[in-house]
Amino acid sequence: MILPALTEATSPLFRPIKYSLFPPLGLATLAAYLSNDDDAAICDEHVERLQLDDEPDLVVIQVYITSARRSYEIADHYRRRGARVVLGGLHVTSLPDEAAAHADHIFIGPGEDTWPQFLDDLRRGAPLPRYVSRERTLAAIPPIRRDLIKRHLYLVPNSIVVSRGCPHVCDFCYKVAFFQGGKQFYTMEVDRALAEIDRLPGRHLYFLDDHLFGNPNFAAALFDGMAGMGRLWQAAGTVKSVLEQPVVLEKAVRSGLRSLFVGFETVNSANLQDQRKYQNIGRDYAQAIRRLHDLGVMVNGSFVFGMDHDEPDVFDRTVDWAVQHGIETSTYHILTPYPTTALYQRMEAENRVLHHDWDLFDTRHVVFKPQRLTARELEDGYWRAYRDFYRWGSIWRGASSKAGLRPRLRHLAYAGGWKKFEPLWDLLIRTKHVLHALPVLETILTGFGSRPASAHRRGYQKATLIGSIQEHEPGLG
Ligand code: B12
Ligand code: SF4
Repeated sequence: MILPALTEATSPLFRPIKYSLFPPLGLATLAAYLSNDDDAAICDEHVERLQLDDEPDLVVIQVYITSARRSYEIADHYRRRGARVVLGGLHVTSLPDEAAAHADHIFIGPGEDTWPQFLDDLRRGAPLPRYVSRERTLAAIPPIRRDLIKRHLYLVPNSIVVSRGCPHVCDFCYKVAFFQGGKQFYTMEVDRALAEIDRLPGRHLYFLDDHLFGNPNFAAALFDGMAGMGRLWQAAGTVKSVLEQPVVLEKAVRSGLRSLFVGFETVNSANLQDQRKYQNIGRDYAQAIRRLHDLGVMVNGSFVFGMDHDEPDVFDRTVDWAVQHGIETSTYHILTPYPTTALYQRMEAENRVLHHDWDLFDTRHVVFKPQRLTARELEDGYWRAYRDFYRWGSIWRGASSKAGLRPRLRHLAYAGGWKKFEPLWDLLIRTKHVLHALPVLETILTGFGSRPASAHRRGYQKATLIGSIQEHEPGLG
């Protein structure tokens, strides 16, 4: 089972930490459906060299858009050697006919229904060329084969997903197309999710769900169940969930939430309407950040450049805004019309997609004709935004927006840690010692032993919350 390297991750000179963060959870999920006497191995080309001289019966490849070229190369190679090759994942779902030319069987959509069906068909000797997911449930999902994950090669071996999809419909997101033909958003049963969490060693977790807070009842029950586990965790959520679900958010913090990835996407509200990002329209972003900071949760803000209302000043405005509001880390993207998304269809209809070189659909290159910017301005502005946000001067300025020494130190250590020590990350990755940095990450997430500093002062955190944080987080307080 192979996760081929994304094109942007293959530089022989430099290994960014981003590609050694998470193990291939999708493949480990599929491996759980194999039978006990199947002999399986997972290879993640981001962190290890792929041996191409073996002779497996079945080769399973997960294809992303910027790993498509490499995936097809590997697929063709193994087919020449007589192996049966199956392809699935986001890009196969977007462009099944392209993928089918390199595979014996392809899978469209999530694999929990089609993959076990294929394994049955294969054992009966009658597998189909194409499987399309229709039945969307995580009710009977077997425990993920974490024994196949080489934990020491990742900074965050404890990644987990307890849902699939998302309840929203943003134009630029792959998800509507990926989940077409069935439910768009569904969760595990709470007890199963808690059991999966319980199986994870150590303290730190990273939920990779598109929107962990998407079903508030599920989220509340999950966080209640996690409250006594002594975990420390990170996840993604929306501005809307931060503002409209204060009780769920407090439960999340009580169970160990310390950093949240939030899709702000743009500081131009007119863009939100265009992209059907309705859940962000009219929301007070600053209040969402304050609320998270008051609860001791760091914010990773995600922003997309190049939407139709963006003009050349958008980069400086976005960075200034983020720094001024004390956002700890920012992730920037150049708007990218992924095939089959609503955005792609709109851009194609307007004749604005520049080419179909999938390698460049990595959100770092301009692959469409922007409206109020030139492609050059957009690409330069994107890189400048990263440089400006992660200058020491900006990091200091962001940190000094915090009340108290520990939150400031935490901001400095977290923001600086990701972007200012890249040669050190490179060394740790090459020497296969990256997991040794996890205790440092945990220390920073706990705020060097601090507790949510200004929550009490601002008055919307209940005394019980602080009480239970002290109870469950020995390092806090
Ligand atoms: C982890 C992750 C990464 C890792 C990927 C490596 C890894 N170790 O997995 C890293 C950090 C490298 C990464 C990078 C990027 N990512 Co990313 N990432 C994710 C994330 C958060 C989790 C993936 C995951 O583990 N999912 C859980 C497992 C269970 O699901 P799964 O992997 O999809 O597998 C299921 C199905 O796809 C299917 N399946 C998959 N393969 C196969 C094969 C077969 C044979 C079968 C039967 C089924 C099957 O079955 C599995 C079980 O249901 C997703 C969001 C998400 N929640 O999925 C975004 C996501 C995939 N990333 C996204 C983006 C935008 C990016 C970046 C472009 C960001 C950037 N600017 O750098 C880059 C480049 C990606 C690219 N070029 O396409 C987008 C997708 C973009 C797209 N192609 O449409 C997503 C969906 C986030 C989002 N909501 O926008 N990412
Ligand atoms: S909220 Fe995020 S995951 Fe959900 S549709 Fe929008 S971009 Fe996609």
